[in-house]
Amino acid sequence: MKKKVLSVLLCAAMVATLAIGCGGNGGDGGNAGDDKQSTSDDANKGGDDADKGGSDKKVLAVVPKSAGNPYNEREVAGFEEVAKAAGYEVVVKYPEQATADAQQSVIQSLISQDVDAICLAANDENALQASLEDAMAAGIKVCCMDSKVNAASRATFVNQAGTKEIGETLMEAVYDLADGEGKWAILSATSQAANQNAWIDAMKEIMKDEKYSKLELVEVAYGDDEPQKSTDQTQALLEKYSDLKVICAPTTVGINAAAKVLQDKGSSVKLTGLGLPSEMAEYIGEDDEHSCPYMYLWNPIDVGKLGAYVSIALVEGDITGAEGETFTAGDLGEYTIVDAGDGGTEIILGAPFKFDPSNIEEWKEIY
Ligand code: RAM
Repeated sequence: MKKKVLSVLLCAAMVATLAIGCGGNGGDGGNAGDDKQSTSDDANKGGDDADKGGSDKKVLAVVPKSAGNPYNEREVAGFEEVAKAAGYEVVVKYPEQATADAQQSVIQSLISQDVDAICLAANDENALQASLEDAMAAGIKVCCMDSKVNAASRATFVNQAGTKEIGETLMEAVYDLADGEGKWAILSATSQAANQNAWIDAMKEIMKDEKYSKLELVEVAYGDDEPQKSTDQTQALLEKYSDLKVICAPTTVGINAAAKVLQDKGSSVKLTGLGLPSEMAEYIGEDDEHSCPYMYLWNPIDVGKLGAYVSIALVEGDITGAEGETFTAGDLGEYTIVDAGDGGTEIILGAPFKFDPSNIEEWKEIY
Protein backbone atom coordinates (compact mmCIF):
# COMPACT_ATOMS: atom_id res chain seq x y z
CA MET A 1 0.00 0.00 0.00
CA LYS A 2 2.81 2.33 1.04
CA LYS A 3 4.62 1.51 -2.16
CA LYS A 4 1.59 2.51 -4.18
CA VAL A 5 1.39 5.87 -2.46
CA LEU A 6 5.08 6.34 -3.08
CA SER A 7 4.66 5.45 -6.74
CA VAL A 8 1.88 7.96 -7.17
CA LEU A 9 3.97 10.60 -5.45
CA LEU A 10 6.92 9.78 -7.61
CA CYS A 11 4.91 9.98 -10.80
CA ALA A 12 3.59 13.34 -9.62
CA ALA A 13 7.16 14.45 -8.94
CA MET A 14 8.25 13.29 -12.40
CA VAL A 15 5.42 15.25 -13.98
CA ALA A 16 6.33 18.28 -11.90
CA THR A 17 9.92 17.90 -12.98
CA LEU A 18 8.76 17.76 -16.57
CA ALA A 19 6.73 20.91 -16.11
CA ILE A 20 9.69 22.88 -14.80
CA GLY A 21 12.12 21.54 -17.36
CA CYS A 22 13.91 19.21 -14.96
CA GLY A 23 15.95 21.82 -13.17
CA GLY A 24 18.87 21.75 -15.56
CA ASN A 25 19.04 18.04 -16.25
CA GLY A 26 16.83 18.38 -19.27
CA GLY A 27 19.60 19.72 -21.46
CA ASP A 28 21.67 16.60 -20.98
CA GLY A 29 19.80 14.67 -23.59
CA GLY A 30 22.73 12.90 -25.18
CA ASN A 31 25.92 11.26 -24.05
CA ALA A 32 27.44 12.98 -21.08
CA GLY A 33 30.92 12.00 -22.18
CA ASP A 34 32.63 8.67 -22.48
CA ASP A 35 35.61 9.00 -20.21
CA LYS A 36 36.12 5.79 -18.33
CA GLN A 37 37.24 7.27 -15.05
CA SER A 38 36.66 10.73 -13.81
CA THR A 39 36.58 12.72 -10.67
CA SER A 40 34.35 15.59 -9.79
CA ASP A 41 35.74 19.10 -10.26
CA ASP A 42 38.50 19.73 -7.73
CA ALA A 43 38.21 16.40 -5.95
CA ASN A 44 40.96 14.71 -7.96
CA LYS A 45 40.40 11.42 -6.21
CA GLY A 46 40.50 9.28 -9.35
CA GLY A 47 44.23 8.56 -9.23
CA ASP A 48 44.81 5.14 -7.83
CA ASP A 49 47.09 6.42 -5.12
CA ALA A 50 45.04 9.42 -4.15
CA ASP A 51 44.40 9.81 -0.46
CA LYS A 52 42.10 12.06 1.44
CA GLY A 53 44.67 14.86 1.63
CA GLY A 54 43.90 18.26 0.17
CA SER A 55 40.37 18.46 1.49
CA ASP A 56 38.58 17.52 4.63
CA LYS A 57 35.38 16.80 2.74
CA LYS A 58 34.06 13.27 2.97
CA VAL A 59 34.37 11.28 -0.24
CA LEU A 60 31.55 9.34 -1.87
CA ALA A 61 32.46 6.96 -4.69
CA VAL A 62 30.07 5.87 -7.41
CA VAL A 63 30.80 2.81 -9.55
CA PRO A 64 28.46 2.29 -12.54
CA LYS A 65 28.19 -0.97 -14.50
CA SER A 66 30.19 0.27 -17.47
CA ALA A 67 31.35 3.32 -19.43
CA GLY A 68 29.73 4.62 -22.60
CA ASN A 69 26.14 3.84 -21.54
CA PRO A 70 24.02 7.02 -21.40
CA TYR A 71 21.78 5.44 -18.75
CA ASN A 72 24.77 5.04 -16.43
CA GLU A 73 25.90 8.59 -17.15
CA ARG A 74 22.52 9.91 -16.06
CA GLU A 75 22.72 7.94 -12.82
CA VAL A 76 26.14 9.45 -12.18
CA ALA A 77 24.85 12.95 -12.98
CA GLY A 78 22.08 12.58 -10.39
CA PHE A 79 24.50 11.19 -7.82
CA GLU A 80 26.99 14.03 -8.35
CA GLU A 81 24.32 16.70 -8.22
CA VAL A 82 23.08 15.64 -4.79
CA ALA A 83 26.45 14.76 -3.27
CA LYS A 84 28.17 17.96 -4.37
CA ALA A 85 25.29 20.17 -3.26
CA ALA A 86 25.53 18.53 0.16
CA GLY A 87 29.26 19.33 0.40
CA TYR A 88 30.80 15.93 -0.40
CA GLU A 89 33.54 15.07 -2.86
CA VAL A 90 32.59 12.57 -5.51
CA VAL A 91 34.79 9.94 -7.16
CA VAL A 92 33.32 8.46 -10.33
CA LYS A 93 34.96 5.20 -11.38
CA TYR A 94 33.74 3.52 -14.53
CA PRO A 95 35.02 -0.07 -14.76
CA GLU A 96 36.88 -0.99 -17.94
CA GLN A 97 34.16 -3.49 -18.87
CA ALA A 98 30.73 -4.52 -17.63
CA THR A 99 32.28 -7.36 -15.61
CA ALA A 100 32.74 -8.22 -11.96
CA ASP A 101 36.51 -8.50 -12.47
CA ALA A 102 36.72 -4.93 -13.70
CA GLN A 103 34.61 -3.71 -10.78
CA GLN A 104 36.73 -5.69 -8.35
CA SER A 105 39.89 -3.76 -9.22
CA VAL A 106 37.95 -0.49 -8.96
CA ILE A 107 36.76 -1.45 -5.47
CA GLN A 108 40.28 -2.38 -4.37
CA SER A 109 41.57 0.99 -5.55
CA LEU A 110 38.76 2.78 -3.70
CA ILE A 111 39.68 0.91 -0.52
CA SER A 112 43.28 2.17 -0.87
CA GLN A 113 41.94 5.68 -1.39
CA ASP A 114 40.02 5.31 1.86
CA VAL A 115 36.79 6.75 0.50
CA ASP A 116 33.88 7.06 2.91
CA ALA A 117 31.23 5.32 0.82
CA ILE A 118 30.88 3.22 -2.32
CA CYS A 119 27.62 3.12 -4.26
CA LEU A 120 27.78 0.62 -7.10
CA ALA A 121 25.62 -0.85 -9.86
CA ALA A 122 26.83 -4.44 -9.77
CA ASN A 123 27.90 -6.52 -12.73
CA ASP A 124 27.52 -9.70 -10.70
CA GLU A 125 25.48 -10.46 -7.61
CA ASN A 126 27.95 -12.68 -5.74
CA ALA A 127 31.41 -12.24 -7.25
CA LEU A 128 32.12 -8.92 -5.53
CA GLN A 129 31.45 -10.18 -2.02
CA ALA A 130 35.07 -10.56 -0.86
CA SER A 131 36.06 -7.09 -2.12
CA LEU A 132 33.01 -5.41 -0.66
CA GLU A 133 33.47 -7.18 2.66
CA ASP A 134 37.04 -5.83 2.67
CA ALA A 135 35.63 -2.36 2.01
CA MET A 136 33.08 -2.60 4.80
CA ALA A 137 35.73 -3.98 7.19
CA ALA A 138 37.78 -0.88 6.37
CA GLY A 139 34.85 1.29 7.51
CA ILE A 140 33.53 2.15 4.05
CA LYS A 141 29.74 2.28 3.75
CA VAL A 142 28.56 0.17 0.82
CA CYS A 143 25.25 0.40 -0.98
CA CYS A 144 24.09 -0.42 -4.49
CA MET A 145 21.79 1.15 -6.98
CA ASP A 146 20.27 -0.20 -10.20
CA SER A 147 21.81 -3.69 -9.91
CA LYS A 148 22.43 -5.27 -6.53
CA VAL A 149 25.05 -7.41 -4.87
CA ASN A 150 23.99 -10.08 -2.39
CA ALA A 151 22.79 -9.19 1.09
CA ALA A 152 26.14 -9.90 2.78
CA SER A 153 27.91 -7.43 0.47
CA ARG A 154 25.79 -4.32 1.02
CA ALA A 155 24.09 -2.17 3.63
CA THR A 156 21.09 -1.66 1.37
CA PHE A 157 20.04 -1.34 -2.28
CA VAL A 158 18.37 1.47 -4.24
CA ASN A 159 15.98 -0.45 -6.47
CA GLN A 160 14.52 1.59 -9.32
CA ALA A 161 11.14 -0.17 -9.07
CA GLY A 162 9.79 -3.36 -7.55
CA THR A 163 11.35 -6.37 -9.27
CA LYS A 164 8.06 -8.26 -9.54
CA GLU A 165 6.32 -5.11 -10.71
CA ILE A 166 8.82 -4.68 -13.56
CA GLY A 167 8.40 -8.38 -14.49
CA GLU A 168 4.62 -8.04 -14.55
CA THR A 169 4.74 -4.83 -16.56
CA LEU A 170 7.02 -6.31 -19.21
CA MET A 171 5.15 -9.62 -19.38
CA GLU A 172 1.88 -7.79 -19.91
CA ALA A 173 3.45 -5.75 -22.71
CA VAL A 174 4.74 -8.91 -24.43
CA TYR A 175 1.30 -10.51 -24.12
CA ASP A 176 -0.36 -7.45 -25.58
CA LEU A 177 2.06 -7.00 -28.49
CA ALA A 178 1.93 -10.73 -29.36
CA ASP A 179 -1.88 -10.75 -29.17
CA GLY A 180 -1.59 -13.40 -26.51
CA GLU A 181 0.23 -16.07 -28.49
CA GLY A 182 3.36 -16.97 -30.42
CA LYS A 183 7.12 -16.81 -30.18
CA TRP A 184 8.99 -14.12 -28.33
CA ALA A 185 12.58 -13.59 -27.23
CA ILE A 186 14.45 -11.57 -24.65
CA LEU A 187 17.48 -9.49 -25.55
CA SER A 188 19.25 -8.85 -22.25
CA ALA A 189 22.46 -7.16 -21.06
CA THR A 190 25.23 -9.45 -19.69
CA SER A 191 24.38 -12.96 -18.52
CA GLN A 192 25.59 -12.02 -15.02
CA ALA A 193 23.68 -8.72 -14.67
CA ALA A 194 21.81 -9.02 -11.37
CA ASN A 195 19.04 -6.57 -12.28
CA GLN A 196 18.22 -8.02 -15.72
CA ASN A 197 18.40 -11.57 -14.36
CA ALA A 198 16.00 -10.69 -11.55
CA TRP A 199 13.54 -9.15 -14.03
CA ILE A 200 13.81 -12.13 -16.38
CA ASP A 201 13.26 -14.55 -13.48
CA ALA A 202 10.21 -12.53 -12.45
CA MET A 203 8.86 -12.72 -16.01
CA LYS A 204 9.41 -16.48 -16.15
CA GLU A 205 7.55 -16.89 -12.88
CA ILE A 206 4.62 -14.79 -14.12
CA MET A 207 4.60 -16.74 -17.40
CA LYS A 208 3.64 -19.90 -15.50
CA ASP A 209 0.12 -18.49 -15.29
CA GLU A 210 -2.34 -20.15 -17.70
CA LYS A 211 -2.98 -16.75 -19.28
CA TYR A 212 0.46 -16.89 -20.91
CA SER A 213 0.39 -20.55 -21.95
CA LYS A 214 0.21 -19.73 -25.66
CA LEU A 215 3.34 -17.59 -25.53
CA GLU A 216 6.64 -19.32 -26.22
CA LEU A 217 9.87 -17.78 -24.95
CA VAL A 218 12.31 -19.13 -27.52
CA GLU A 219 15.58 -17.59 -26.30
CA VAL A 220 17.26 -15.21 -23.92
CA ALA A 221 20.05 -13.55 -25.90
CA TYR A 222 22.79 -11.39 -24.35
CA GLY A 223 24.08 -8.22 -25.99
CA ASP A 224 26.28 -7.38 -22.97
CA ASP A 225 25.06 -3.76 -22.97
CA GLU A 226 27.27 -3.21 -26.04
CA PRO A 227 25.55 -1.63 -29.06
CA GLN A 228 27.28 -3.79 -31.67
CA LYS A 229 26.80 -7.08 -29.84
CA SER A 230 23.17 -6.18 -29.17
CA THR A 231 22.69 -5.43 -32.89
CA ASP A 232 24.28 -8.77 -33.85
CA GLN A 233 22.17 -10.66 -31.34
CA THR A 234 18.99 -9.05 -32.68
CA GLN A 235 19.91 -10.02 -36.23
CA ALA A 236 20.66 -13.56 -35.09
CA LEU A 237 17.25 -13.82 -33.40
CA LEU A 238 15.52 -12.70 -36.60
CA GLU A 239 17.45 -15.25 -38.64
CA LYS A 240 16.81 -18.12 -36.24
CA TYR A 241 13.11 -17.52 -35.66
CA SER A 242 11.34 -16.43 -38.82
CA ASP A 243 7.99 -16.43 -37.01
CA LEU A 244 9.15 -14.39 -34.01
CA LYS A 245 6.48 -11.92 -32.90
CA VAL A 246 8.01 -9.89 -30.08
CA ILE A 247 11.41 -9.00 -28.65
CA CYS A 248 11.55 -7.71 -25.10
CA ALA A 249 14.82 -5.94 -24.21
CA PRO A 250 15.04 -5.05 -20.50
CA THR A 251 18.13 -2.92 -21.13
CA THR A 252 18.40 0.57 -22.57
CA VAL A 253 21.39 -0.43 -24.72
CA GLY A 254 19.69 -3.57 -26.04
CA ILE A 255 16.35 -1.97 -26.83
CA ASN A 256 18.02 0.88 -28.70
CA ALA A 257 20.07 -1.49 -30.86
CA ALA A 258 17.10 -3.79 -31.50
CA ALA A 259 14.82 -0.87 -32.38
CA LYS A 260 17.18 0.26 -35.11
CA VAL A 261 17.61 -3.22 -36.60
CA LEU A 262 13.85 -3.86 -36.69
CA GLN A 263 12.96 -0.43 -38.02
CA ASP A 264 15.69 -0.42 -40.69
CA LYS A 265 14.53 -3.83 -41.90
CA GLY A 266 10.87 -2.86 -41.80
CA SER A 267 10.41 -6.01 -39.70
CA SER A 268 6.98 -6.97 -38.41
CA VAL A 269 8.53 -8.09 -35.09
CA LYS A 270 7.42 -5.74 -32.33
CA LEU A 271 9.68 -4.50 -29.58
CA THR A 272 9.17 -3.48 -25.98
CA GLY A 273 11.28 -3.33 -22.83
CA LEU A 274 13.16 -0.68 -20.88
CA GLY A 275 14.51 2.26 -22.85
CA LEU A 276 15.73 5.82 -22.55
CA PRO A 277 13.16 8.17 -24.14
CA SER A 278 15.96 10.33 -25.60
CA GLU A 279 17.35 7.35 -27.50
CA MET A 280 14.06 5.70 -28.39
CA ALA A 281 11.84 8.57 -29.54
CA GLU A 282 12.42 7.90 -33.25
CA TYR A 283 11.37 4.24 -32.83
CA ILE A 284 8.23 4.74 -30.74
CA GLY A 285 5.00 4.54 -32.69
CA GLU A 286 1.97 2.34 -33.21
CA ASP A 287 2.19 2.09 -37.00
CA ASP A 288 4.23 -0.21 -39.26
CA GLU A 289 6.89 2.45 -39.65
CA HIS A 290 7.95 2.16 -36.02
CA SER A 291 9.44 -0.83 -34.24
CA CYS A 292 8.43 -0.07 -30.66
CA PRO A 293 4.80 0.74 -29.82
CA TYR A 294 5.64 1.46 -26.20
CA MET A 295 8.23 0.80 -23.51
CA TYR A 296 8.97 1.58 -19.88
CA LEU A 297 11.64 3.06 -17.63
CA TRP A 298 12.09 5.22 -14.54
CA ASN A 299 14.16 8.35 -14.10
CA PRO A 300 17.84 7.24 -14.05
CA ILE A 301 18.85 10.69 -12.74
CA ASP A 302 16.64 10.05 -9.72
CA VAL A 303 18.16 6.57 -9.24
CA GLY A 304 21.55 8.30 -8.92
CA LYS A 305 20.15 11.00 -6.65
CA LEU A 306 18.64 8.43 -4.33
CA GLY A 307 21.95 6.51 -4.37
CA ALA A 308 23.68 9.67 -3.15
CA TYR A 309 21.09 10.36 -0.46
CA VAL A 310 21.47 6.79 0.80
CA SER A 311 25.29 7.01 0.74
CA ILE A 312 25.14 10.25 2.72
CA ALA A 313 22.66 8.86 5.27
CA LEU A 314 24.91 5.81 5.76
CA VAL A 315 28.07 7.90 6.12
CA GLU A 316 26.42 10.28 8.60
CA GLY A 317 25.00 7.39 10.64
CA ASP A 318 21.39 8.42 10.00
CA ILE A 319 20.63 4.91 8.73
CA THR A 320 22.38 1.54 8.87
CA GLY A 321 20.37 -0.03 6.05
CA ALA A 322 18.07 -1.97 8.37
CA GLU A 323 14.44 -2.69 7.49
CA GLY A 324 12.04 -0.06 8.83
CA GLU A 325 14.51 2.83 8.96
CA THR A 326 13.33 6.03 7.28
CA PHE A 327 15.17 8.98 5.84
CA THR A 328 14.51 12.06 3.76
CA ALA A 329 15.94 12.18 0.25
CA GLY A 330 15.67 15.91 -0.42
CA ASP A 331 13.07 16.75 -3.04
CA LEU A 332 12.53 13.05 -3.78
CA GLY A 333 10.75 12.81 -0.44
CA GLU A 334 10.65 10.44 2.49
CA TYR A 335 11.69 6.80 2.05
CA THR A 336 11.39 3.67 4.17
CA ILE A 337 13.89 0.83 3.94
CA VAL A 338 12.07 -2.43 3.22
CA ASP A 339 12.80 -6.15 3.03
CA ALA A 340 14.29 -7.02 -0.37
CA GLY A 341 13.35 -10.69 -0.12
CA ASP A 342 16.97 -11.84 -0.46
CA GLY A 343 18.04 -11.59 3.18
CA GLY A 344 18.85 -7.90 2.74
CA THR A 345 17.01 -4.62 2.36
CA GLU A 346 16.12 -2.19 -0.39
CA ILE A 347 14.62 1.21 -1.06
CA ILE A 348 12.24 1.37 -3.99
CA LEU A 349 12.37 4.56 -6.04
CA GLY A 350 8.94 4.21 -7.64
CA ALA A 351 6.92 2.51 -10.36
CA PRO A 352 7.98 1.89 -13.96
CA PHE A 353 6.70 4.65 -16.22
CA LYS A 354 5.19 3.99 -19.66
CA PHE A 355 6.45 5.83 -22.73
CA ASP A 356 4.32 5.81 -25.88
CA PRO A 357 3.50 8.18 -28.76
CA SER A 358 1.46 10.37 -26.42
CA ASN A 359 4.35 11.41 -24.19
CA ILE A 360 7.63 10.43 -25.84
CA GLU A 361 8.25 13.85 -27.39
CA GLU A 362 8.15 15.49 -23.96
CA TRP A 363 10.21 12.88 -22.14
CA LYS A 364 12.95 12.61 -24.76
CA GLU A 365 14.10 16.05 -23.66
CA ILE A 366 14.53 14.93 -20.07
CA TYR A 367 16.46 11.68 -20.11
C1 RAM B 1 20.93 -0.61 -19.07
C2 RAM B 1 21.68 -1.14 -17.88
C3 RAM B 1 21.01 -0.74 -16.57
C4 RAM B 1 19.53 -0.99 -16.60
C5 RAM B 1 18.90 -0.28 -17.77
C6 RAM B 1 17.41 -0.52 -17.84
O1 RAM B 1 21.24 0.72 -19.24
O2 RAM B 1 21.77 -2.53 -17.99
O3 RAM B 1 21.60 -1.47 -15.52
O4 RAM B 1 18.93 -0.58 -15.40
O5 RAM B 1 19.51 -0.78 -18.96
